[in-house]
Amino acid sequence: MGRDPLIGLVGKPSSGKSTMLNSLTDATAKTGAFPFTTIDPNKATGYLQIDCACARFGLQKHCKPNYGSCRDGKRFVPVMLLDVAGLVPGAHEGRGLGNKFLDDLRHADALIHVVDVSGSTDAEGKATEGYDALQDVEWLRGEILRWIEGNLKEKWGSIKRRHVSTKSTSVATLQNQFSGYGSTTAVVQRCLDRIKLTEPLENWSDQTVHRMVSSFVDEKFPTVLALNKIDHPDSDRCIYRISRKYDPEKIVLTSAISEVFIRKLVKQRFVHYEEGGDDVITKAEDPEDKYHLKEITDERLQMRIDTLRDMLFYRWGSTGVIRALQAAANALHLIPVFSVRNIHNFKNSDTDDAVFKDCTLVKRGTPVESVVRRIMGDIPVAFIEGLGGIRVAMSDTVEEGRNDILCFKLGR
Ligand SMILES: Nc1nc2c(ncn2[C@@H]2O[C@H](COP(=O)(O)OP(=O)(O)OP(=O)(O)O)[C@@H](O)[C@H]2O)c(=O)[nH]1
Ligand SMILES: [Mg+2]
Repeated sequence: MGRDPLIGLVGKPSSGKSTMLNSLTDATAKTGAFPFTTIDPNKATGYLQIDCACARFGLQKHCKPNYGSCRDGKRFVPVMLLDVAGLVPGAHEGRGLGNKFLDDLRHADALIHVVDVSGSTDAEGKATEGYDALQDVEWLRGEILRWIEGNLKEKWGSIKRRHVSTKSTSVATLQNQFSGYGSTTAVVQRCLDRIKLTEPLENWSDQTVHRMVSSFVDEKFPTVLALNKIDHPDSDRCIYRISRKYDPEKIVLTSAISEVFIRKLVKQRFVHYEEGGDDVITKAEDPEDKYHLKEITDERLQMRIDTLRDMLFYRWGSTGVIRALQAAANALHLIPVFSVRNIHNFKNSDTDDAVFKDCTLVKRGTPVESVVRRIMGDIPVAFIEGLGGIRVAMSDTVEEGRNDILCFKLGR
């Protein structure tokens, strides 16, 4: 990953992908209660909440990031979000809008599968009642898998011949095929290790190829489930059925539309709200006028806020959208690395008081050498200092709270 992480929003039509994008970014993507509202992908910047290094040193007041923001030690680091057209069963064969938008997903690092748990839309996104969304979780992954498998199988004969004649390793041959998905040799290696596949590639059966592609999908497109529309009165059944079957770490409950609604109320100054918070504050709850809010005189608006509390905050705790982004970052094992010019005062310049201006998200366990290349490109770096000015070896790795504040000393 040589850039900001790219998180793809996938799901059947009308599951709430574009609403989720709007809820996490400043985008105003078109949304609608009919399938295929989105055709061309929408890309926008969202912000991942992390604990900033400034809080470790009591420097919160001086923290002014180059990108994103930092509020009292809570830092908002940019990540890219991509909202694509809805997938329907058979998409890999061109059904619905077919392969075109599967192609839009190629460069995603992780996926958030937005699942409509209200039961009010069928597999094609059309209005219905009592639909069991557990099916969606299963077929959607199958579509992605068959899309990649289909692309590979089309050329499998010639891939095998070339593999044998050039005496390549399985990793090299597969990386040649998978580089179009933004894969790396490390990803391919992990994909083979995961299923302990050591058999020579030319002998792989169809079943082995299928197993390998399945492992590749898990490795290249780690996916979390955003069970969306939890504000809907009929959502409990689907939530229960999906939660029983899937890893709780990969499941987040969301109401994207509530987050969009609250953000609108915040802009209109009717409520105070902290992103990811467990309630809103209205003027009636702010007697000291700390937040300078407007009084709510419209009864209908007050009723909508009461419903929001009953159906969402008091039942589920939050709109969940920020958690969905966090879960995707966790699935990618992302951690922040702070690069500074001066390792003793964490500043980038003597004339500017700001600390920890630069922060990059990298995979936990990444060698320092890769982090240097990622941040500095071709600029030659002579050596690297960590906390206290102690030298850090290029081969050392970056972990949570270890080697995550670095200073690159230029020169050959
Ligand atoms: N109740 C409820 N409705 C929602 C929620 N999120 C989205 N919706 C509604 O679901 C419908 C579809 O939302 P979109 O965001 O357009 O869905 P999409 O997945 O982008 O749909 P396509 O672009 O057609 O694939 C709209 O009417 C939204 O208002 C939610 O959290 N709760
Ligand atoms: Mg859409």
